[in-house]
Amino acid sequence: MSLNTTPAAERIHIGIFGKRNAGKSSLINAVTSQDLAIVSEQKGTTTDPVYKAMELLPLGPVMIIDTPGIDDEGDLGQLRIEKAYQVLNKCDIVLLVVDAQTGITKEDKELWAKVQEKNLPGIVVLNKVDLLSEMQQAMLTVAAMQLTKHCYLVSAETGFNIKGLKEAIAALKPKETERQLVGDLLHPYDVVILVTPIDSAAPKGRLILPQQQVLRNVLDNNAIGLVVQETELAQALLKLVEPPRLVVTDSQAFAKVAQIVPPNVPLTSFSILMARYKGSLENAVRAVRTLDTIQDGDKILISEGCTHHRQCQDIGTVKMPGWIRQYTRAEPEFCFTSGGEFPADLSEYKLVVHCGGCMLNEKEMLHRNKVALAQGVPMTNYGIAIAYMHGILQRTVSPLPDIAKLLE
Ligand SMILES: Nc1nc2c(ncn2[C@@H]2O[C@H](COP(=O)(O)OP(=O)(O)OP(=O)(O)O)[C@@H](O)[C@H]2O)c(=O)[nH]1
Ligand code: SF4
Ligand SMILES: [Mg+2]
Repeated sequence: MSLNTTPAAERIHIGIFGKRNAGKSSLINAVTSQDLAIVSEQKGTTTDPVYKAMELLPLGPVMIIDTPGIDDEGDLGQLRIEKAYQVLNKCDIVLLVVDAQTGITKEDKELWAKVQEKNLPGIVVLNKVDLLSEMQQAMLTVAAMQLTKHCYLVSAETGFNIKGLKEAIAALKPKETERQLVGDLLHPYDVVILVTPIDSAAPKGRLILPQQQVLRNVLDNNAIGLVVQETELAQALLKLVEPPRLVVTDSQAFAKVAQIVPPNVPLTSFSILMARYKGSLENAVRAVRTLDTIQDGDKILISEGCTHHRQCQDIGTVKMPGWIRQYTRAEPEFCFTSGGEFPADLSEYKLVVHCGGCMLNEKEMLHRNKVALAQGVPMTNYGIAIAYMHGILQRTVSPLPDIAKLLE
């Protein structure tokens, strides 16, 4: 994705579900007026969720997710169905595509029940109406109305009603989150220093996403952003006529930065701000003390939001287990997941340590927190765990009074 496009996690996620051959992939092509998805009369053409970032007018930047059929068969089919259902956890809007010829089936009803349980806005799309008589169309509409009043007759093949469907999707646009990364902590003209170490882990020629997003949010709020490496931080502080309003650092440089920044200057980290933005900070802070109870053999799940690890490299697999062993003086058993995978059953774990989740949208992050909360398994994150184990958590959440209170 180019640097000029909206980050994936900030896009409205629209999941397309339905039985095999219902016309899910055809519908995506019709709605986007592009040949993006592979279409065939062979059942089960789409075998893995496929993500397409695009501008969908009149909605704006979206992530459209094509999914495998929810009626797939056999062991492999079952796995594919599970993958399709996992996609529901990150959807802001759901389209259930029904093959008008077969009508609404048990599988469609099951999926829709899940959509309603999750309180997700959605539309039942009755596709292939070009193959139905007017009488049949009327009967199908009556049946679909039993599920929801948001149902539309369309034809992905002829384009019938596709424009109307797009407008109906746009009408379901979720309210934008009122949360800000950092803007609510700032006044216009406040100076914020962002500390971004440029080490071998830093991507060539650019800043990583959380750093870009925080800087952008500083600018959006008419504050002043000053970006430095930790090696230039002391000089930067000296050059300012008054102390900065806030210093935000990469968590890995916490210890060093905390020594340089005077105690009266509020200090926090990108990952703490990111967790707050995604709604999972409070949980993470409450959970972190579980580290004090870890014993030999306890299972700890380390979960990362993406599989390419470009930004996180070996934090999850090497550094985090090392820090935890050192801090707890115990030999816990570490388990790992990454990407879309997140276990539905966490009961065997004493603690979950999640990454910052910069590639996951708010819905998915909240879902993971909900799973952990519901099962009573504490879930913290990298930034909070690192700060806690280095004894500086109190300080790094002090700019956030509600969170700091949790540690009193
Ligand atoms: N007549 C008609 N055929 C359609 C329509 N939409 C899709 N089809 C046909 O239905 C078949 C299945 O379409 P796909 O888009 O591949 O269906 P899918 O739901 O993505 O199927 P899987 O990926 O196998 O789960 C293809 O042969 C399409 O040409 C429509 O509106 N009318
Ligand atoms: S914070 Fe998580 S989602 Fe973001 S790059 Fe690291 S592993 Fe991937
Ligand atoms: Mg398909």
